[in-house]
Amino acid sequence: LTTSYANKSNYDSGVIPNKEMVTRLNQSLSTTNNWDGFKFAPIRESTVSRAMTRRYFNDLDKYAESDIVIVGAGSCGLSAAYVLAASRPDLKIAIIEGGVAPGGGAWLGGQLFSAMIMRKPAEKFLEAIGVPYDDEGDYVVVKHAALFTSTLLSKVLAFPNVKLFNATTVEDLITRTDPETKELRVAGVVTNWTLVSLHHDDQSCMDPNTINAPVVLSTTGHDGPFGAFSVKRLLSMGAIEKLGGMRGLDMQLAEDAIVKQTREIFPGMVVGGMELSEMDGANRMGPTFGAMALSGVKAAESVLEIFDL
Ligand code: AHZ
Repeated sequence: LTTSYANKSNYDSGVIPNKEMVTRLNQSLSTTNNWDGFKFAPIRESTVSRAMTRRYFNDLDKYAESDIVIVGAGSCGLSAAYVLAASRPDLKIAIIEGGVAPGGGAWLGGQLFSAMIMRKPAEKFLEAIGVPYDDEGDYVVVKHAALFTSTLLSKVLAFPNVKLFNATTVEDLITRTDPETKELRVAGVVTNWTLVSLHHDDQSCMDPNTINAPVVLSTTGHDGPFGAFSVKRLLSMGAIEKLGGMRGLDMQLAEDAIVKQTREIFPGMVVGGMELSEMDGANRMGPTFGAMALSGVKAAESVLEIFDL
């Protein structure tokens, strides 16, 4: 069943690295069978410290005014980031992820199993990002969910107009009332280190930081310790009347519904992925991931529509 992954074209295209690539690496390190004289270039500790912190603080400064903030780096948020960053290199995109490890629920296929299932036509997204799969007819299989997530993540992080702030939680939304229309809009996010967010009950006076942005894309997943953050906040501030509450599992219904319902749910805020199931009362789909990738593609489109208004 898994032979199609190792087909000739995956070797030819470099998706599966070949022996010549490793030989070139060894030659460039001049280490082939000779590690005795090995030495790294010199370093001083403060150089390392400055190299990290200067870049981080420059990024905090640069992205304090972002064009798009994506909340949550799960499969939907990362898919949206890929499309947005590729189609609009002129826009500054900040991704805020509460966890240390971006990827959300997409490091495993389902339960603790490795393979990731995507129903067609989501294989088009895999082809776009260069993830090989086995074709099983109506669905495709990526041999390990981590292959999908790590490939997508590596592409997203390589875009010069994207900054991922991980271990950082969105604690609140910035809102603005338009003086003329009196319309309330989401206008950015309020952030804190996740480790700080987890300690508001036992420490005092730990105020947050902020990022202004005309559009926020929220993809914080279904309800849980952090999940469905933005729609729950819209409810608690009285900006929406009620949440639908995620329904039971029905793969067939759930995946179409999540993609179709991906939209701007509140002025300035697009929602994608499983957060929508809490908003609209959609079913969950469990271990199939096509809807997350394609909800991300549609969310990117909705975000860009707001920009092009
Ligand atoms: O850490 C969260 C995860 O990586 C992050 N997140 C949530 N709240 C946040 C906040 N600030 C910053 N306030 C926050 N980050 O959002 C990410 C959500 O990823 P996910 O994989 O849970 O959501 P998704 O909608 O991209 O994919 C969901 C996939 C499915 S379907 C399903 C089911 O039907 O049972 N279960 C999952 C996990």
